[in-house]
Amino acid sequence: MTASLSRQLHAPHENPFASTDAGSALHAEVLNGLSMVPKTLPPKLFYDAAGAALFERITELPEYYLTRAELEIVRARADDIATLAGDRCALIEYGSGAGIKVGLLLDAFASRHHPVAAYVPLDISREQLADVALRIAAEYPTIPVHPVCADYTAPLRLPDLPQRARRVAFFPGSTIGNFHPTEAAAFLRRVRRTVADDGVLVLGVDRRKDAATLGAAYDDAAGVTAEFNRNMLRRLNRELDADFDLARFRHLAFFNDTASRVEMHLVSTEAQVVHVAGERIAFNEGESIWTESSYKYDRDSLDTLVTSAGFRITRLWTDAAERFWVAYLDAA
Ligand code: AVI
Repeated sequence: MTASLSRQLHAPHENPFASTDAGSALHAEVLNGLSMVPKTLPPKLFYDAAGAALFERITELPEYYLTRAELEIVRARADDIATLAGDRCALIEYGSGAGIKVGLLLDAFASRHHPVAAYVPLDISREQLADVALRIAAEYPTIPVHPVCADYTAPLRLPDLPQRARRVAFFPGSTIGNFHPTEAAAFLRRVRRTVADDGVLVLGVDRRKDAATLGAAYDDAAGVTAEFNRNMLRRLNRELDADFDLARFRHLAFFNDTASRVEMHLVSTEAQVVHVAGERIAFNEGESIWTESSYKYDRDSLDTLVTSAGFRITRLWTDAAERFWVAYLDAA
């Protein structure tokens, strides 16, 4: 690392609230989920190294329009975002991922001559966090980078940021859709406290649309999403000494119109018993494990959500095909 890079790139901040024993927390969460009716597993289990790579492939699938639609909007609106947010912002990215979208924002701030006071990527994956922090520090040598390794769905404390810097939270990717509505509201309230009274949230949201488009986006012809879903069982076999036979669980994805969410499940193709961390888990034929919900918003439900968290919609941008929104939210 060069001297100038090490001056701007701060050591990763660890979340002081994080469990000191992540392994046993996972163990308890998995067994608890598998004892429920219906059986559930938490979607964060998707993202081991293989799952993260499968997700990257999903974002390139013809059926999975979300990533392309959001990129189209961020490309078109990055200048508007930089103009609205103004000078000396601290940009806090929830789930930093590959860092492509934030690069578009940082370029827009630079072209408007709005220096950025700090970039704070938050991610649970240490590897991904290190990659994005190093890349941004190298590409934007004047911006201090403060990576935070944390599960941002839980309460977290941020490193000290430059005083008087306006806090701009960036939560792209429609990940808000993976929270159930009450959890989404609680999460956004925490973001609201983090950005404070002059703060901003730039939020990526997938729009409610026809069931066929949504169904295809989560059950692609090449079977990549099915593999992503089943990879969770592979992970449990490895990390919790489980004995799932992946061939005996099929991927199921459908739009639940009443709840306005795509549900993903793994359905047992036959009656069977599986062992997880020494516990016996029985499945009936056709019984499923509910692995993910992906809520889709219309204007009313989005308004209700953000208002309940103390934000108001200042701008709402969509793509040409009107599939996705990027919302610019001011603290109300
Ligand atoms: C990360 N998240 C927003 C994705 C989604 O669309 O809900 C995860 C995903 N699940 C299946 N395909 C993609």
